[in-house]
Amino acid sequence: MLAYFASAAGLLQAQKVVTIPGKRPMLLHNDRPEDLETPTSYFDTWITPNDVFFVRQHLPRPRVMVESFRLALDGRIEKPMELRLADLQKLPQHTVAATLECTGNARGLFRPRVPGIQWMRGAIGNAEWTGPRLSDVLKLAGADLEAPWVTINGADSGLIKTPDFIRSFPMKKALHPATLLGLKINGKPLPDLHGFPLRLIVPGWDGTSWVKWVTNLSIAAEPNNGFFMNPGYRFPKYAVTPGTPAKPSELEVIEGMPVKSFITSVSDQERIPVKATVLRGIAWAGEERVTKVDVSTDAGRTWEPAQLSRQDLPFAWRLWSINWTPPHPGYFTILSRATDSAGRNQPVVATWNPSGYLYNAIDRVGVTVEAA
Ligand SMILES: Nc1nc2c(c(=O)[nH]1)N[C@H]1C(S)=C(S)[C@@H](COP(=O)(O)O)O[C@H]1N2
Ligand SMILES: [Mo]
Repeated sequence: MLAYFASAAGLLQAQKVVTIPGKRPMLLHNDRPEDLETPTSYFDTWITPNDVFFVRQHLPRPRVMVESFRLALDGRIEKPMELRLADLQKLPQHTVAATLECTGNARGLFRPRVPGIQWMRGAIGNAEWTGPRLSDVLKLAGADLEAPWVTINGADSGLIKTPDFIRSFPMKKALHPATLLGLKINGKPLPDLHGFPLRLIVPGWDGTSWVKWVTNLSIAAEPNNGFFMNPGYRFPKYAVTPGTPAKPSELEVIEGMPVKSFITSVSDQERIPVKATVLRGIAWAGEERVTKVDVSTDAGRTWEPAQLSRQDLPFAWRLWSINWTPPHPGYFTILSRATDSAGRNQPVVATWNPSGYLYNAIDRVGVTVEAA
């Protein structure tokens, strides 16, 4: 269905829009299974509500039943074991605020274009996630905590064209106190679309590691070598010439996230009246904290610091805002640039890579300011 989507800012954009049960209107990239992008006009609250949270799934969505659900643990552990949902609910529950972002968010901004879902700015959301610590579950199972890898599989299974979605990540991150086996998002049980009943919460890391519908944890000496670890979700160690492939031997697994910001209160090519306004956006920095967002309304000639929302937590985004009164009608190029606690900031040009991952250039929208 091609429809006109009216953003909160009043812009009419030709976009495919869908409303599926449990969601407000979302931008559709695929159906069966649905890949849904959040319109940026919803990013005006620190917590992204469940009914506008973006959805990414590679395979038909599994339906997991509470009664038959088992989390199987195997590999380097004392003895293989299975946990029921109630066993996980009995463990101490922790809540962590964290931003979940698809590795390919804003892929649609890369030039030359790359194949894959052409996400713009909406494959991201910020939520409070609740569940037991992964480390508590590993200890309960008598896992060998010296083993270097944890491999994680969900109830979705491979098709002829798309292999099973399996990920591995280092024991060090598995044992981090913020790494959870999530049962809830924003205080509610995970919806089917977001991994009911159990998903991995890997604060500070890209969405690929946040495996949904988790049914198996395997403690291993080596990482899994399936498609979604190799060659999938890898980034060139050295930047490649845009438009050319990377050498497979020079691709590395993505761990963590760069610093990023987006402008969310106005859209590119929007028309706005010549009067005082508040420019708003979001900024996040993986395992670091956002310390500063600078905004330019004159294409980068001059910059001014934006105000940051009071929440200053690792793993969670910050909202930013800045007052702006356009001095006259005309076309304005607005930019936002975040800096983080490690001193990283956003480049003018994102590192082009064949799969279009980790886009993090200084954000840029052009607006036409119209005489009243
Ligand atoms: N089992 C399983 N888990 C998965 C995926 C998947 O296809 N299957 N997609 C991953 C990717 S690429 C992303 S970006 C996030 C998206 O989570 P969301 O749909 O809850 O927003 O889930 C991750 N977990
Ligand atoms: Mo993703």
